[in-house]
Amino acid sequence: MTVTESAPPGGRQLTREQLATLWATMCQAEALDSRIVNGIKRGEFATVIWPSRGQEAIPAAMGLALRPDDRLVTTYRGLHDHIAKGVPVPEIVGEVLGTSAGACGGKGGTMHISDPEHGVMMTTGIVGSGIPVAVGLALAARKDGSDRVTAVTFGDGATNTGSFHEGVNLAALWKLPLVLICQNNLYAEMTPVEETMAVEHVAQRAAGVGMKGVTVDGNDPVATYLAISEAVAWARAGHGPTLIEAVTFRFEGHYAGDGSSYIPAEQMAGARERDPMITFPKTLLAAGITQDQIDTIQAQARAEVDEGVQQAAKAAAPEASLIENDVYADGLVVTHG
Ligand SMILES: Cc1ncc(C[n+]2csc(CCOP(=O)(O)OP(=O)(O)O)c2C)c(N)n1
Ligand SMILES: [Mg+2]
Repeated sequence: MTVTESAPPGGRQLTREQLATLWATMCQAEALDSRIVNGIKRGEFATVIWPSRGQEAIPAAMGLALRPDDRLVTTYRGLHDHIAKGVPVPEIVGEVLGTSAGACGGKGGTMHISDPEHGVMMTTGIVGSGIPVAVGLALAARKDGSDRVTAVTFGDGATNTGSFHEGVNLAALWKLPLVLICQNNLYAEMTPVEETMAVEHVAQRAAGVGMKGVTVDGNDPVATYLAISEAVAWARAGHGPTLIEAVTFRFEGHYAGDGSSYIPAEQMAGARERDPMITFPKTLLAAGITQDQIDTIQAQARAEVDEGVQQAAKAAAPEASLIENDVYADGLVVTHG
């Protein structure tokens, strides 16, 4: 697949501070993913994650484009999105490891992390199901009279579900303040995107419901930031939703340790050349950020992640007595029998 259209507005430059922020978020996401995947591989952690290694540019761009009070709905492959939205590392890892340090007290697991304080309203393992929920959150923002924007992230495979098609139709019809970010990593589990879609680009699907659609190089954090920030401004101004397709790749398999034998070697090699963790530092250097600064930001991210993982790992398991907490809304009276 080739990226035919790149991000909108030409000529906009990011400040060095913004570029450094993008890099810092990418480093945190990469460090978190690698730390957990390596821990699983060497038997340190008995858990499961759906790695996002390779996809770091997209959440970094999203994090920079959104306001802290903007909302997010993400997926099982969303630990990088949580990082970008500001969820503290121990709260993410506590869920992955099932300890009381987690954002949901360790009862959610990797697939069900929510942290409303940081705007993370839902993480879902049901492919496509986040989209209608995000449509509802965007409608709620309008009804509340708030200028809050809702972002929803999902994969290429999710755009083949009924939830996606129904959701985008309503969002376009009602011009909701929603930004739909498809992290197109070219595979749905072990199936390549060409075997599931007759259109070349996910973004083409937007035209069918009267929505703006943009395809962007999801390995380029600057292009992705420009596309997302334009969509956010458009949504916040009341003009409606945008479907952004950020084309990327994942290096660690559908789940940590699946072996990736279904990915042709040449495709993997080509993707590795576009690895944003390798290419973006060249942009940073060209913008006047020194190699020393680049390395320091990465080292800080790794140290912060290591510390957060340790904190989460040593926390106690959730109390059995809390098992029914957070199942029902506060104040709801449940009668049995
Ligand atoms: C409704 C539903 N159907 C099938 C599955 C099984 N499943 C889990 S992940 C996945 C692939 C989704 O691919 P994509 O949307 O591209 O996201 P990615 O995993 O690549 O990020 C499938 C089919 C599911 N979880 N939910
Ligand atoms: Mg995919």
